[in-house]
Amino acid sequence: MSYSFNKSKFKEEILDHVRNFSRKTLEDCSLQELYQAVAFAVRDIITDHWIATQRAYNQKTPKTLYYLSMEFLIGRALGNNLVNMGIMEEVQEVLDELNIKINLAAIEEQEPDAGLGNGGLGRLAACFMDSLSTLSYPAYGCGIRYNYGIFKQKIEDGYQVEYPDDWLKNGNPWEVKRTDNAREIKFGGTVSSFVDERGKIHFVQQDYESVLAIPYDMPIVGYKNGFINALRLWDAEAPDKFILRFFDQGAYQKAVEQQTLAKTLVEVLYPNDNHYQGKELRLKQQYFFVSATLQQAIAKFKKSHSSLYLLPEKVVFQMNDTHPAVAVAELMRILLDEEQLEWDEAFDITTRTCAYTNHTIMIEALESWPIDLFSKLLPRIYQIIEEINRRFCISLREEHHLSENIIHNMSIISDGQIKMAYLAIVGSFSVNGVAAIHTEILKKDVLKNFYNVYPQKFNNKTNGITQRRWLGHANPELAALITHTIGDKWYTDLMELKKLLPYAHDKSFMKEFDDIKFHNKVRLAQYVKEHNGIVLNPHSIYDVQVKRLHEYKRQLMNVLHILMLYNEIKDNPNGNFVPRTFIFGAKAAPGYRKAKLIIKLINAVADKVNNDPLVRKYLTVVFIENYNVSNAEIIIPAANVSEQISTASKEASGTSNMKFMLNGALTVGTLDGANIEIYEEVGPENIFIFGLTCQEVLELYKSGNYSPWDIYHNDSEINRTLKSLINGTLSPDSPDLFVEIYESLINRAGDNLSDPYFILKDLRPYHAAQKLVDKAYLDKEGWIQKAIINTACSGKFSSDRTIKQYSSEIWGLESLKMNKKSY
Ligand code: 26W
Repeated sequence: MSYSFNKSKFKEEILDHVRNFSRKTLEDCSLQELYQAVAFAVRDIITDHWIATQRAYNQKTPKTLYYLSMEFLIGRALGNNLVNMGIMEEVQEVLDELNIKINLAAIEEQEPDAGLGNGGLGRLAACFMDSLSTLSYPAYGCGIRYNYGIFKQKIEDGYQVEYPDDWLKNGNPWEVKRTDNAREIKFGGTVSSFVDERGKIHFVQQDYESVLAIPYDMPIVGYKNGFINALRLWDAEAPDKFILRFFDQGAYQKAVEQQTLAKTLVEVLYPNDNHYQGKELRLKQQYFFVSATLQQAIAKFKKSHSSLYLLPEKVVFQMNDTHPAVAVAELMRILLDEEQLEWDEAFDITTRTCAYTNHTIMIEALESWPIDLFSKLLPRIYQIIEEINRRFCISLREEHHLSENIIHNMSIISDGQIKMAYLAIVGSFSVNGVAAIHTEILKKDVLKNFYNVYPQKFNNKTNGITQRRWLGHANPELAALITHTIGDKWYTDLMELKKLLPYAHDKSFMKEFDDIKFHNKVRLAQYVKEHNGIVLNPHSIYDVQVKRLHEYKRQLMNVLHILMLYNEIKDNPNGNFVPRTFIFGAKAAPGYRKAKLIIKLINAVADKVNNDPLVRKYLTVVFIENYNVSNAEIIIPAANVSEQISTASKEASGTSNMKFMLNGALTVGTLDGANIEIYEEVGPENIFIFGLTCQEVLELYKSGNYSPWDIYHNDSEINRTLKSLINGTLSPDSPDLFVEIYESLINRAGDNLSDPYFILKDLRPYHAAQKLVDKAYLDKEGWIQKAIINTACSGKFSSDRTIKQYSSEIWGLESLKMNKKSY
């Protein structure tokens, strides 16, 4: 079932909208107003299908997924919706016929990114939503409608400066407010209990503060199948806006507090990635959207089912990391306190309905809430967690005969803290990692005690990305070439790309493939010219590292390598160097000092390199500010080299690695996360692997046998490179600026190991791998072949594959076949 498109109706809608909402004609409306008009006309088509999908849900009451996530990094919707509806060209034709001399792309640019996420975890949730609709799986994405998404980054004097992301200022044409589905969420107060006439004990929360959760639904359009799921984002409102007028002093005070709570609750996305902070407001956000979602899911379930014992057959809650792990206890609360079930029944239902995905092994990312804070905010939920833990510890002792020491280590509550990962594991029937190696590390290392007790819960689901956005929309020329060559089945079956393999040696295909890469490089050069004022050489190797700035991702190693090249060129001005453009994009958490200093360092090196007449013949360094989904769609298709250089074992999966590969870039990477699976798919000739393996890293940590000091002393080039951090080469006005970075690489500071991410250890092997890149690039045909092979072998990394695996191995969902009757 594809989407019905009626050209003349579409035209009328645009004109009507411009007239009714902007009180203007086409000639004098702004680009923004035009965008709004086009978006509403598209939404109008979507709405009919949305209603039909909803009707099919109601008729068939299929098992439904609730994907609980604090983050959905959706980006822009217009272009993506047009791709999935298959009406991109038709809409451009309408614009042409209306005599609007504007490209659809320019209209698309008017849409602000829905930047409701930090990085990998949030973007994964967005790709999953696209695949769920495309595969016709009944699902809701459930999250928070933040008033401000991830901050806007500007670079001022080489430093990151954050600005608020007021993404809703022009309204959001895609959302529908669903006041009818509002829920009350309770915070604080006390819990009292009473025993009823049958001897059953009841718990009641009193003197609480409450907020109203109001859902806004955004359509997630399936690819040419007429299937629309909802992304349900919860907004907060005060429970009764008129309450202020009616109450006495005490109630007045409370009403004011509730107003404030509602205002602050959904104000802003926490901009930390992989770093837990323990802020009370964050816990409020977590409970807020989880409680709203669960209340609504249970209410919906009860409309068509009489027994809650059927819940696990009809509903599954997937927790995207531990951020929504409070769902385990909230579901227990609803089943016990509102539905009057007994503990054992409630726990059985809960542990067959909840599932948990782990996305990181970084210790500093682990969420553990102080008991004081938690029990004050969520007193009843805390009681329930205590009871879950009490029974869990008894079972470890009596059924699993574990030592008190191990039981203490596994306890959900210990040392004054509630460990959310442990709650998630105990309360779920499935625990999955996001790449094969990551899952192995969870089982054998980080969560091994839990694996020993619950081996059947653990499984792997290697991440994926949606080809509709990351090829279809981001790289339309390559998409067209591929469709022309092997047909369009790849849109819904990415393994079809294997059919490109024979074309890796077809001269005319190679030329077209290479021409397209060149156009994409020119397109990026224009973007950089506009935004940075720097002119790029599109014949140079575009070497790209775009991702959150984090020490474990080792942007610093990339920069040190650039400094090594700088020295090489200075030493040998008549040498033959392969021209390279190093491109960075990265936001640092606003409170992460070291990461921000590394951004400053990248920009200092860029200034040095780009302003040296000798060096700039060969090297250019650019830092693209405000890396986000939209500019990723311009950056990634232009890359020749994809930098995936995390310290082995630290990057759970990575997903930009997959986007680059799909677009024909070659990976320079460590054997970490999904890089390992990319390596398996393309083979050793089509990737540049270097550095320590996971096992070597884990052993080095354990043995403590690492001395960066030795490398610093024995490798004169590395020595010289590090010294340029402190001798004023990069920051003549303040030579001490980068001392902290220098020190952390070679000197132990307090409890901190020196060079904990093994940058110096891997720098030489990295440098050697980069020399192989140069060599490979000089063989122009060989390089194009490798690039084509990368694209051809990227089929495994479609999020459609990932979602099918989740569905058959965890969720037990079935595709909802829509018949004509549902319309
Ligand atoms: C509580 C603070 C906090 C915030 C975000 C802790 C942890 C996170 C995320 C789990 C970090 C994250 O985005 N992890 C990334 O998840 C991707 C999707 O699975 C993986 O591809 C990345 O390797 C992983 O770093």
